[in-house]
Amino acid sequence: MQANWMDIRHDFPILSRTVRDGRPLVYLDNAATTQKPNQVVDTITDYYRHHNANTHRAVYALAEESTELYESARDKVAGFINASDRSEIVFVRGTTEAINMVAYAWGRANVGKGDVVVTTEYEHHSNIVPWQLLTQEKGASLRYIPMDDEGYLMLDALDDILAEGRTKMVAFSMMSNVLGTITDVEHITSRCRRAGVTTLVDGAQAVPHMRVDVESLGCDFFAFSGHKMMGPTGVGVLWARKPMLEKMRPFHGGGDMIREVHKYESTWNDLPYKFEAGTPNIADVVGLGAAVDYLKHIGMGNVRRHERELTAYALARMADVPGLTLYGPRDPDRRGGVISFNFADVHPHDVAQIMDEDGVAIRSGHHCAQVLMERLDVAATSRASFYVYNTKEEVDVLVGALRKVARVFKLE
Ligand code: C6P
Repeated sequence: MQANWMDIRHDFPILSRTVRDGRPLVYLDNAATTQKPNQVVDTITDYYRHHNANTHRAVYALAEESTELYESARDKVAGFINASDRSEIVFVRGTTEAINMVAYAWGRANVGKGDVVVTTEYEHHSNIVPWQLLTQEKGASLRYIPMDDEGYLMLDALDDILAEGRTKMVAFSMMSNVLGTITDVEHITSRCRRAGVTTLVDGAQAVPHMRVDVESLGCDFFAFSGHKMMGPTGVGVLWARKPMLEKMRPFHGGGDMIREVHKYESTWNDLPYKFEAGTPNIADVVGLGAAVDYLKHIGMGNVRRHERELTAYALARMADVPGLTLYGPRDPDRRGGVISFNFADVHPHDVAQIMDEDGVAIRSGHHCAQVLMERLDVAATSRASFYVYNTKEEVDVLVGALRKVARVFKLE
C-alpha cells in the first residue's frame, strides 16, 4: 500500500491541537513516546466497555472473550517480528522490564566471577544499569564496545573482547535513542554465536520504525516497548528463543505462572505463562495488538522510507542553521529519525523552551544515556525525533524555530 500521510494524521486528533496561545502542535518527541491513533484508543475503550474480565482463569463468556483478545494480540506481535513460535512472546511492562528480566532470570544463573558482560557506549540506562547490578553482584566485569566520532560502533573491539574467552552476554541496542545510529546487528550476533556468547538486542527504537525479523537477526533475546510504536504505555515485549526461556528460572512468582504449588515447592506453567505472573495488563496488550494492525496496514517499509526522507531533509536544512552542532551519522541510510544537536554555550533546556513557544515539542537532557553524554563530552543535548505522521512542513517549522534560537543568542 502507498501510505497517504495526510490520512494518517486524521487518525491522531492530538496532532491537530494547538498549544501555547494557539500554535499548531509540532510533535517531535517520538523517541520518548509516540502518539496513539484512534484505532488504538478505541480498541482499549471497547475492551473495557464490552469485554473486561481476567484472563486464563474462568469459563464464563466475558473471561473467554478477554483471554481470546489477549492471546490474539500475542499472535499479532509474534507475526510482526517474525517469531517462529507464539510462546516466545512474553508480555512485560516495557523494554526496561524485559532487560531486567533477562539480567535476573538468565544472568543470575549464567554469569559468574571473572565473567564478562559487554554493552556499548550508546546504550540507554536500561541496558546498562541491570548489567552493572548483575556484574557487581557476581564479581564479573562490564565492558563497552566504543563508538567513533560519527556515532558508529568500533566493532573490532568486540572481536578482541570475545577472543579473551570470558564473555557471557553481549547486550546492545538496534538503534541509538540519541544519535539514531542503526547497529549492524547481524555482524555482532554472528560473531557472538561463533564464540558461544548469548546476545540481547534492545529494539525499543527499532521495532517502531523498521522491519524487524528476530529470526534473521540471530539474537537470543529481543526487547521492545509498546508506547514507542503507537501502543499504550505500560506494555512491552520480551522475545526469546524457546530453549532459552525453557532453561530460565522464573523472574516473578505468583498467580498464573505456576502449574502446582505445594507448601515448600512449586512447578511452573508452560511458556510463556511461566514469565507472566499475576493479572497481566490485558487492555494495553490488546491495544498493542491494535497498534501492530495499524503499522502493518501502513507497511513498515513505508514507515522507514518516509522517516529516512524526513531525516535526510532535516539534516540538510539543519546544517545551515548558524552555530548548530549535529551529532550522529551523516548517512541517512545508517540512521533513524532521531537528531540530537547543540548550540555552542546555550543550554539545551533553554533551546527546548524557546522551541516550545513555537509549538515545537522536542526533548532536552541526557536522554537516559549519560555514558554516551560523557563520550560526546557534553552534559546534555536537544533532540528532535520523527515518526510516520510527521511532515516536511513540520521540519520547516523546526528549522525556523532553531533559527530563532540562533537569533536570540546572537549566533548568526
Ligand atoms: N527511551 C527516550 O526518550 P521504556 O522506558 O522501558 O519503555 O524504554 C526504555 C528504553 C530502552 N532502550 C532505548 C533505546 C530507549 O530509547 C528507551 C526509552 C526514551 O529516549 C525514554 S528515556
